[in-house]
Amino acid sequence: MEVLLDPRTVNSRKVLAGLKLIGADYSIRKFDYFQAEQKSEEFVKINPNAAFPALVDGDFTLWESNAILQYMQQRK
Ligand SMILES: N[C@@H](CCC(=O)N[C@@H](CS)C(=O)NCC(=O)O)C(=O)O
Repeated sequence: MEVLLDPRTVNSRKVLAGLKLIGADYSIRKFDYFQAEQKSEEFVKINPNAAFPALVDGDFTLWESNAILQYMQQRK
């Protein structure tokens, strides 16, 4: 499972804090908010809303920080 985010942004930090709290196993793919990489082709393919964070789990993709936290809690 991979989370796509910029750890300097608030919703990314919320997800990182939550994942640490539940002891989830994941990797991070970092993007740069200040270079507008949330609008890059690579990122928008995963989250068409062009906002951090997003999650990839195999063929499944998800965005919205609260949804990601809920999914990870059930998945772990
Ligand atoms: N409701 C969304 C909000 C996501 C959001 O607004 N993320 C900000 C960073 S904290 C972002 O990437 N905004 C896109 C932009 O400013 O272009 C969530 O909770 O994930």
